[in-house]
Amino acid sequence: MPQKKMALDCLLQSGIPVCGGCRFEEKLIIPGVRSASRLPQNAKSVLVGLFPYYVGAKKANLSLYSVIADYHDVAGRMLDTACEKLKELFPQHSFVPFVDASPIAEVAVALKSGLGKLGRNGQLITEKYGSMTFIGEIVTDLDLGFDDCETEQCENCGKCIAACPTGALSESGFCKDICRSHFSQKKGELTEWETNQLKSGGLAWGCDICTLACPHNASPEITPITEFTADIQPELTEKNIEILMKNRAFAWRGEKVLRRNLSILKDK
Ligand code: B12
Repeated sequence: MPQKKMALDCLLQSGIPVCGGCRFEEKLIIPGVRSASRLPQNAKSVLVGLFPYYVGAKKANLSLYSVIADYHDVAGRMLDTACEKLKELFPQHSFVPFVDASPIAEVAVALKSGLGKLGRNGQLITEKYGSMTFIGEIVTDLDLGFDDCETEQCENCGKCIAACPTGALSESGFCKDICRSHFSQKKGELTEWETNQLKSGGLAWGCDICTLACPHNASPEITPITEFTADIQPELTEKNIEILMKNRAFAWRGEKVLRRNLSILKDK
């Protein structure tokens, strides 16, 4: 069996439902990300996994990706298991897992691996799960001989751009500073404009507007990952905040920002 197939099987056997791979290139590295020090020396290939997250439209004041168990943990565990299997097969080589807090531009590696197309909202769009999938990867110094795929772009229907309430998405690209998702996680006091935006969005974490406007997200398949479907909590409240801070995608940000957002929403 070719090494490429053996490696991809390790991901599938670890419960990662969709996977692929591409060549490693220096230009995939996001400048200034601390975890870059974990990259293996002489990296050659990237194994990429997708972790679909749609569990049905169950949300109250949290964006869809944060109503489930923290994907950093869930995907992280699956990637760790895959790395153990890979290490058994290829003991001479290094396998380093990353998810989100990654020096790798994850949308770019998923595109290069042929796992979907690039949406105007900057997200990877897949056939089955729309863009409602997280991305994680394993970087290795083993040359698995992947051929890179050409990037396919979406149909450019313009619905995500038209729907973005702040103009963060526009014909000229994306401006992070005025993205609602960005300031839902920004530390400190929000400006009056940001506060009003957060209030009208009604979410204490994230934003789903450009995601839900995309026609490819009209009927995504429910995730096959049971750790996500078994643990849904659509609402963050003053009462459950301590419990949710233990295993939600927003846990890394700390309670202060979440409490600030809740109090902004309460003032409605
Ligand atoms: C910082 C960050 C944010 C910031 C800034 C986002 C930004 N676009 O700059 C904020 C907080 C705003 C954010 C919001 C969201 N994020 Co975010 N974010 C990240 C993070 C950690 C880094 C992104 C980054 O800086 N990339 C580097 C820059 C250079 O890349 P870029 O500008 O996006 O462009 C790259 C690709 O899009 C691609 N590309 C773009 N155009 C083109 C054109 C061509 C021709 C080609 C070949 C490639 C290409 O190549 C570029 C260079 O590598 C990634 C995880 C990661 N490590 O990648 C998650 C990540 C991108 N985010 C993710 C998600 C889910 C979201 C939200 C949907 C969450 C939410 N519901 O609120 C929103 C969506 C907002 C939006 N429309 O972008 C997912 C995306 C999954 C997917 N299916 O695509 C990721 C991959 C996390 C994960 N592990 O799953 N995010």
